Amino acid sequence: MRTWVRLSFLLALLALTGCPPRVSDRIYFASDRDGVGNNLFVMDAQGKSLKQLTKNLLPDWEPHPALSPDGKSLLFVSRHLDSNLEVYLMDTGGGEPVRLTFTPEDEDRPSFAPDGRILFDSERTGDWELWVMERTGENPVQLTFSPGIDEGGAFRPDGKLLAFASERSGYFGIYLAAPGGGAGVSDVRRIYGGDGFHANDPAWSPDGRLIAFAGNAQGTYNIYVIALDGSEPVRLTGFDGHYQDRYPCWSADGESLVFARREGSDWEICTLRLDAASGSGVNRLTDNQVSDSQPVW
Ligand SMILES: [Ca+2]
Ligand SMILES: [Ca+2]
Ligand SMILES: [Ca+2]
Repeated sequence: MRTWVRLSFLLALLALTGCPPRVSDRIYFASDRDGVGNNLFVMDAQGKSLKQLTKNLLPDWEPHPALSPDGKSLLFVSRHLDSNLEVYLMDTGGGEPVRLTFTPEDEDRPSFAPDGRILFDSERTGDWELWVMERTGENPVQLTFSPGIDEGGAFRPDGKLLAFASERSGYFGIYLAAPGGGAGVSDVRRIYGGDGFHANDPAWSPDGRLIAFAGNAQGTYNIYVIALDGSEPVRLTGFDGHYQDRYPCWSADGESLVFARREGSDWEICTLRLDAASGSGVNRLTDNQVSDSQPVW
C-alpha cells in the first residue's frame, strides 16, 4: 500500500508539468535474432512491424543504442571495424553508420545531449570516465575524473543536470552532477545505491522530474523510479519471480517504460505502464530463444 501512495505521488509530479509531444512511437533494440551478430532492430510499441537496421555488427558485445530527441538518429557502439569498441551514428531510417571515435581503447553507452553533442564513456585514460564530444566526433572533453567505472551518462532534457552510474564507492550507484563550463563536472552527489548493492542504467523522464533505473537491492535487478528530493525510490518490477530487469527507457509521453527482462537464458523486451498495478502491468513484446535487449523508445 505504501508503495502505491508513493507511486501516486510520483505520477502526480509527472502530471504537474504535462508531457511533451510524442516524438517516437517506435522501439529500437539490440538482438542476435539474425544468427549473425548482435544487430539493431526496430518495432512498434506492440512488438509488431519488425525491421532490421544493421547487418554486420559483431555478436559478442552490446551495441547500447541511444535515440536522438527528434527521433531521427541513433547512436551505438560496435567493434565490427576494429578490435575495440567505437561510437557510431546512423539515421533511424537506415543507411551506413558513421564512425565517430578512433581510439585503441573501448568507448561505450553513448547518448545525445540536449545541445546536440554526444555523451559517452571511454577507457582512453586507462579508467572508465564520462566524455562529451561534438556530433562529428571532434573536440572530446573529459567530464569525470574518478577511480572506478563511470558509465551510462544521461543529460536531463534541460541540459542542467547529468545522471550517471559510478562504482567509485565499490558498488554501482546513481549519481547526479552539474555539467561544468569547461572540463569536468561539479556538485557530484550520489542519490541511490553504491552501498552494498548496485544501481545502474539511469533514464530521465521526459519532463526531467524522475529517474528510472535498474538496481539489485532485492538480490536481482529490478526497475525503480526515483524523484530528486532524496526520498526512497519506488520499485516497479520483481513481484512476479526472480527475473533480471535492466535498461529502462521512457516513452515520449512519460506514461510508460520499456526495459529488457532476462528470464532464464535469454532477454526479452517488455513495457510497463506507470499507472498499472505494480508487477502486473508488464507487457512482453518479444518471446523467443534469442537475446533482445537494450531498448530505446
Ligand atoms: Ca575505441
Ligand atoms: Ca572513472
Ligand atoms: Ca528473447
